[in-house]
Amino acid sequence: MSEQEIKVPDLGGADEVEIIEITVSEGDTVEEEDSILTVESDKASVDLPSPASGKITKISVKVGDTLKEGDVVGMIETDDADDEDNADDEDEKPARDEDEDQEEDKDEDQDKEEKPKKSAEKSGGGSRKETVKVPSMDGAEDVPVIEINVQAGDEVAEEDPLVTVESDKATFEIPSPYAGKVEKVLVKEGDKLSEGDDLLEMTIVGGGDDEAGEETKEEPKKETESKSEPKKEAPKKKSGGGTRKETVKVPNMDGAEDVPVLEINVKDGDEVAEEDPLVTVESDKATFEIPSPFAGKVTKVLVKEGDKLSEGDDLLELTITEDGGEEEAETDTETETEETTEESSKDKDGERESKPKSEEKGKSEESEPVPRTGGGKVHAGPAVRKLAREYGVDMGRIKGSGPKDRILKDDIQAYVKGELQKTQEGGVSAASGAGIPGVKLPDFSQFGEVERESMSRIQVATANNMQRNWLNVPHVTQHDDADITDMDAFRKDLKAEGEKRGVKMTPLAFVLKACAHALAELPQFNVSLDMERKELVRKKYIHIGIAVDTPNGLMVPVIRDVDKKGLWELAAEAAELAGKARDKKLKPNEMQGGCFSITSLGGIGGTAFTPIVSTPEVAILGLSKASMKPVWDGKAFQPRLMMPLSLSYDHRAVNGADAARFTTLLSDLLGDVRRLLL
Ligand code: CAO
Repeated sequence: MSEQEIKVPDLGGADEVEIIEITVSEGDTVEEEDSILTVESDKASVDLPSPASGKITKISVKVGDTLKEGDVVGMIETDDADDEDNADDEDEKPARDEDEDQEEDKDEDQDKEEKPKKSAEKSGGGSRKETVKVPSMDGAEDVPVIEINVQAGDEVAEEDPLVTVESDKATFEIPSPYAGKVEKVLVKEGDKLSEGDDLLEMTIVGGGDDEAGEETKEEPKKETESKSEPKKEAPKKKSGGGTRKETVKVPNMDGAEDVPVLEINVKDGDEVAEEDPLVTVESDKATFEIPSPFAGKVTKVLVKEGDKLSEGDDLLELTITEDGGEEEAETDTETETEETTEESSKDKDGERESKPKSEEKGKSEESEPVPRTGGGKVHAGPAVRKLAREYGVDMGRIKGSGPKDRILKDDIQAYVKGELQKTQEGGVSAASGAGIPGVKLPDFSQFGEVERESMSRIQVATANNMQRNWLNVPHVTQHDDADITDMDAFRKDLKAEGEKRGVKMTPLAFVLKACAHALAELPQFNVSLDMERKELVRKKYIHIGIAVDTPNGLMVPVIRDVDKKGLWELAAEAAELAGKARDKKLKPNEMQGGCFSITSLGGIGGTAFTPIVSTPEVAILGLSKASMKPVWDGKAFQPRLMMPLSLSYDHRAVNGADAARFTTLLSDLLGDVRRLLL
């Protein structure tokens, strides 16, 4: 037996990473290479593997800590006699791997990075095609592509992410080894990649100048236009002036055919810049835009939403204005080209206008992280985070559809689209959030003096919860009266004892006890519905919430295990929790876990009301003020103290007959409290 430190291995170039998940606990037994924790840099999420098989004896880090290579995250006890050696080996492994990697990287650098740079330096402005290959992935093979970050026609800077892949150890992006234009993406989502596989084809533009930044921004465009894109040459190169018509055709869509048009982004008469999106199509794998290959004026859109497109289909007709000669073109074309370049630069990079790409990249990576509301860690690559920043999207609100809930570009688009739809459909306010028409407020001051005050946090939460519950739950309310004459007499008998105990016995304690009995006898009321999984969640415990009216709004503390507590205990606990609620001293866990709720307006008045079920509970009991009523006993009317019961229930979980059984049972129990002992 020996103990060894668990250290952070080579982080693939990342200086510091943040722990987003700790996957083991002290005492756990793990196999060598099992994940110990997951860290995330701005480039990738990586699982840190156990260096050996054994028992975790110590975890010395927590979620949120930042780590660098060599940091100790815990200890592992191994029972292998060769552990020491192994440990040394393990410790050395990353270093050796790193060296090897560096060697490989050097080779690769020479093959992949220096070559283009050199040729760019030498070429003085020429362009050449390169097939970008999958680099070394630390030995990982057959790694599935989970996201393609670029499409044909995209201009990318060196190091821009091209695709995101996920091995069983890590999710990471394959960066572009060059700055240039993506000509053809050779892989699709789901493809399995290994080192050396062809990824995409790029046109790399040479510079010749020392101003690398300028090169990236302007040269590529001009060179690309004049040399490597014959399609675009015609309209740009002709110098006679005038206009000509072009029919824009559907480009290659990575082999996809019969792809439906989701949205037409332009209409007849629109001026479009090169690369502006013309239509959005959606295959079963991805939603993407078909960009305009030319700048010009849309003369006729030839497709409509729902049409199915394949490569080569006619999309629309464009009128392209050709420049009138080289000299004059200087002013016009220059401006236009710049505008176009800046436009597309804006499209892709959001706020920045004319800075070189390399500079923009640095800036974007340093930008403030997107604020989150959910508290949980967001898993997403830098490209997706950048997109979210551009849209101003709070990623904490989005549920990722990728592996380990990773947020993908599609998720951002779907979220933004959903939010837009909500606001567009009948002017729904974001706050209503339910797809129902919002309420337009009149100018109240026209009717008299008004003043506005902010709603408290509790009021806002209550409003949202009530609306959510009301809209989600098909409500029915069952009414009944309970004869509490004898119960009230007993309650009054307890008054002196209550004073001694310092506890006030109100009808609520009896109702709590009676409800616990009824929930045990009719367990269909002690469930929650899981509609996603089409399951009933049956609870084996009986925790009951009581609605408390406070100056700050409605609060619902929960009394746990009501079935196991006596009347004095329940009366005392209800009073204590109600006091805490009014003094704003309730802890979050004192308001959680309820199976059923009681809302008592008995101390105030009223004869009946319709409480709103607090979903995921399926029922709530409302109590109104008890009053003396003449009750026929078969021979004569007797004065009896009757307490109105209003049981609202979720008709998806509970049927009407059961609701009537529940209130009848409650009436019986409250009518003869001795039965609570049975
Ligand atoms: N019929 C007649 N009298 C009743 C009664 C009933 N159903 N329920 C309570 N009373 C009496 C009590 O016995 C007490 O009288 P005494 O002082 O003479 O003994 C008086 O009314 C006041 O009771 P209480 O309100 O202090 O105590 P409680 O246990 O009945 O209720 C609590 C506690 C926290 C539920 C209550 O204070 C409260 O906040 N109720 C409002 C809940 C609410 O807002 N619900 C609406 C939610 S949906 O909008």
